Formats: sequence, structure tokens, C-alpha cells
Amino acid sequence: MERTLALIKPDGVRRGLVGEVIGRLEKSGLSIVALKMMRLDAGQAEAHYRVHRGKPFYPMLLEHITSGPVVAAVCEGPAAVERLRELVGATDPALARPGTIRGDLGLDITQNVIHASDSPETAVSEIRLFFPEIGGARLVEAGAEP
Ligand code: 3AN
Repeated sequence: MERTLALIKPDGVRRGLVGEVIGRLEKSGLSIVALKMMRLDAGQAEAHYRVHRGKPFYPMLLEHITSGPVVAAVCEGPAAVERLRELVGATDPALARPGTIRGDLGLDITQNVIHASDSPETAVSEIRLFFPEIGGARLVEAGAEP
């Protein structure tokens, strides 16, 4: 089993797409094993997008991701990282295939509804960043008895 991080960006939350996006993730067979709504401060946004520091669109990225609440979800399943990236689609919604979240719902390259970890290594560090309280503890198994 593999885990990955999905982040519904402020444009997705603002447009009322949380249920639609989470529904697509669940219907695809991925299990949601942790979920929360939060507002990123500047430090968390810079940490999340540190690989893009210095790129022309970096200030816009920070501005957008801190512009309102996000919904963060840890998704689990076989090849979860690749599976989620397939569901999400290409970065630019204009180029994303119909049937993908960005292809169907994205507005533009900044307001593209959702972020998904791009590798298993990134997934580990992003899950740590967004869910520090989980630590090394085992997450509740979806559907398991409490
Ligand atoms: P993805 O989210 O598809 O993995 P990344 O990691 O290359 O894409 O970029 C992170 C975010 O930065 C994207 N989701 C998008 O919002 C923004 N972004 C990427 N490339 C551009 C660009 N050329 N112009 C404006 N924003 C961009």
C-alpha cells in the first residue's frame, strides 16, 4: 500500500468542489485515511512550494494557496501516487484530458483545483508537512473497527 497527499486548493474550496473532488478520489478506489480543512500561513506555503522558489510564477502560487482554506487528504491504495496523478490530469487545465479533475473542473494553470504529490518521496514529506500530528503513528484503517 502507498500513500499520497491531495490538496484541494482555495479555488476548489471556494467553488464548492470539495464533495465532487473527494467523491472522485473515493470512487476511484483510493481510501481517504486522513482529511482536514486548514488555512496555510506564509511559512507553510513556502515550505510546500520550495522547489518552485525563484520561478516567475512562484509569488502567484504563494498568493493563491494562502488566499483561502484548503482541504488536505491522505489517500491510500496500490500505486496511490501514480493513480492520483492520473485522476488529477495535466497541470494546465486547457491541456488536461476530459475525465480528469483538472480537465473537467480547472479554470487556469493557477486555479487548477487540486495538488497531488509527484513521487512517493515527495508524498512522505508532504504528508508530514500537512499532517504533523500523525507522526509515525499508524493511521486509522478506512472501514476498520475503532
Ligand atoms: P503539478 O501541480 O501538476 O505537479 P507543478 O508541481 O509543476 O505542477 O507546479 C505546481 C503548481 O504551480 C501547479 N499546480 C500550478 O498551479 C503552478 N504552475 C506550474 N507551472 C506554471 C506556470 N508555467 N505558470 C503558472 N503557474 C504554474
